Amino acid sequence: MFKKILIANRGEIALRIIRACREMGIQSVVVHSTADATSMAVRLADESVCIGPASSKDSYLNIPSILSAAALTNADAIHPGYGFLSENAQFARMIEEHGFVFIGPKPEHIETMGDKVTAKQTVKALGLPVVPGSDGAIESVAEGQKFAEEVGYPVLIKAASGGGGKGMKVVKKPEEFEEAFKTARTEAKANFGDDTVYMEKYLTKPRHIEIQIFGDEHGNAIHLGERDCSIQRRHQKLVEEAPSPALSEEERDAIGSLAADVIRKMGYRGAGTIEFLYEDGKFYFMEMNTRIQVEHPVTEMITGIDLIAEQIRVAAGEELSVNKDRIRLRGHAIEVRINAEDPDTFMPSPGKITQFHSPGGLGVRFDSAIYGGYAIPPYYDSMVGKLIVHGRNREEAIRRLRRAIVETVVDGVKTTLPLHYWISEQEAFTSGDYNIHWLEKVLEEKAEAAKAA
Ligand code: MV4
Repeated sequence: MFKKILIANRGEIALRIIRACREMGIQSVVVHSTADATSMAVRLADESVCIGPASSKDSYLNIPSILSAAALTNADAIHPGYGFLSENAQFARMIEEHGFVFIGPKPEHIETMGDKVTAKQTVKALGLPVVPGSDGAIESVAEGQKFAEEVGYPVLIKAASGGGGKGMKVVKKPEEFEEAFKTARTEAKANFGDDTVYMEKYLTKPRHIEIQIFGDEHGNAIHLGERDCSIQRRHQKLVEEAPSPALSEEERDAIGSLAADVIRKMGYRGAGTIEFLYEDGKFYFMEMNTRIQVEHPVTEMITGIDLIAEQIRVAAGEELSVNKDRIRLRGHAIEVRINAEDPDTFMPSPGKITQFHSPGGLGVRFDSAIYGGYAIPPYYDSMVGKLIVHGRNREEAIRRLRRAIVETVVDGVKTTLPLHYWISEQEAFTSGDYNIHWLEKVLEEKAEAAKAA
């Protein structure tokens, strides 16, 4: 087992990894930018190394600095967290080349899943259901128009190197196609340096349901149930829950086992998430994320499994500490992401936190790195914490969510807490009958009503 792990990340996920290391008796080193010198991660890690100035490209994305910090502190392994370099195959390769262990999947799997065309071709060949699509890149307007006529409008043009909502164009009717196709390629080239695009039938009212999977080097491959992440705004997840209110036990077992089989056949190592669109009782593969995700705590709350500890064990060559016959999904968990933003306009609200009180009590977890007097730096994303609640059922979890939101104190900056309380009272949420478009639609209506008032 590793003696020392370097954490190439910041904020709440850095603290989360420090927590797992401490419980496993592993020393932790955290790298930080000059702007994060006063962070709680720096305070709570066993060691810290300043790797550069505030801007991410000179610090948290600076591979030579991170590798030098690992060498200087004699770390055995590097955990990338999420975001930053967590899905950078070159980073994973360079870590291994420099004699450290990358706590994550094999570089070739990161690469395969990073290209949305090869990702889809790979999982389709291994048996996952996919959206009816072009089975590869579309090279010309004529080829695209032919595909669209075959599957019927609306269709979606997607950038192969895109993902997370970037580089997508919906085409509702034939006369719009040529311009949309040309724009999609131009934007893909500009944003990702790669103008490869592919096409899919556009699903108009899907949910976003993702399956947590885990593989180790001993042929074990399991799934840990699903997370429903449909409550999003501009491709930013705001609320995640497990299990999904839309799935039956049978559907969960079927899609979960299928996902586990696919990663077993791939020889996939580590944590991963397979994202599906779910519409009219059918699943369609969307993307595969080869990292631990922000929303991993909801899965931890219903399984009781420490996913970061499992990542570390698997990277050290050990077997998964859970076997698939003993996984029990218990109760219901909901996570809300708390951003330092105006809850109505979503404008960032950096600044100093003048008073902070963390919620607590039975079934309440608050994953955050803020503290009273902490100045939220303006250089990174605005998430200041995740409030996660667990109940024996969804109704109890929702009651607990509202109670925990009310007792959370973050003075000095605006946060999205009031928005989350409002969401928790909406009939579409309490009934579980929402899809990926619900939040944006209802926020538009709310803004219209406010303007009219
Ligand atoms: C889709 C889709 C509808 N039909 N693909 C958005 C980002 C990336 N995960 C893929 N996305 C979508 N792909 C087909 N064929 C709708 C979306 C989508 C979406 C998906 C999940 C969660 C939120 C979303 C918001 C807008 C669009």
